[in-house]
Amino acid sequence: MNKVTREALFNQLRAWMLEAGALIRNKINNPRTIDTKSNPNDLVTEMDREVEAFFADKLNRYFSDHLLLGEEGYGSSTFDKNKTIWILDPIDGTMNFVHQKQNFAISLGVYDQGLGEIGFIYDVMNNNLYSAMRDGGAFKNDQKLARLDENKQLKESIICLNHRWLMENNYIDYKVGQRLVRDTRGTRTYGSAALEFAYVAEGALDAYISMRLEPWDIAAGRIIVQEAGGITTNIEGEEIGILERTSILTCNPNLHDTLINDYFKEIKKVT
Ligand code: 2AM
Ligand code: CA
Repeated sequence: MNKVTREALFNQLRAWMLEAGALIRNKINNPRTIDTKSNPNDLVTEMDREVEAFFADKLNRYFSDHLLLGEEGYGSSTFDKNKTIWILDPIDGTMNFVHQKQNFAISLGVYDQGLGEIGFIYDVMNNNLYSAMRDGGAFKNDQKLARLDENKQLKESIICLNHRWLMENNYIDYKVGQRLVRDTRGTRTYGSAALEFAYVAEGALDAYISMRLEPWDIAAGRIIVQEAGGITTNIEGEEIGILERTSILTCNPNLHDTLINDYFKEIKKVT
């Protein structure tokens, strides 16, 4: 994707992110129709569908050679990684959207020939738009984010992870997770993967770990974190494909080595 095309796309998508956010804010107190998907805690509302339909319509009308991968299924059914793909979560943190009316985001990442080119995470209720273009730095609204502190040690870090991985489970050795919690300054969990990526990018969190995320939870966040000087891999430390369901570790490069070597090498061994 050439620079002019990319900047034009960025500006257009930025305007649509803000428009979609305003749409949600205007309806935030409307009665909700809540359905469940894969399990009783996996929620979806008419608003998730409306926002995804909004972007699907823009793509079809103005960028019909691009592809859409969206959580709610309005996008393409097959994907050619050599094309330009918009990867969208219309509402990331639907449980927060329903219960709290805050702490959710619209997340949109654009990949071209497999490369992350543009990322947006919109914290709708706080009107904070995080964004990045490849090799152009990361921004919160109009302010460029500082590069992550590479010397930050684990004992002075705040780590974000979901509490369920600290309980007995079938995926990981939760005792290693418990040791990690003991060894850090503090832990947080916000319930929106996209916002958790954004908080890593702005240095409010030092690492975000998740055992199972979908492409739309990750697509924008990894671009924004990378542009702030951080790294995103799976918990084995391996690079992640753009269309994969995967575990996630996103943080500054120094912490990344510590977490992989001292914790995650062990964590997969279920006792
Ligand atoms: P969602 O609100 O778009 O579903 C909550 O811990 C975070 O994990 C949210 O970002 C949420 O996104 C995501 N999430 C919820 N259920 C998930 C699932 N079954 N697989 C992967 N991610 C999920
Ligand atoms: Ca969602």
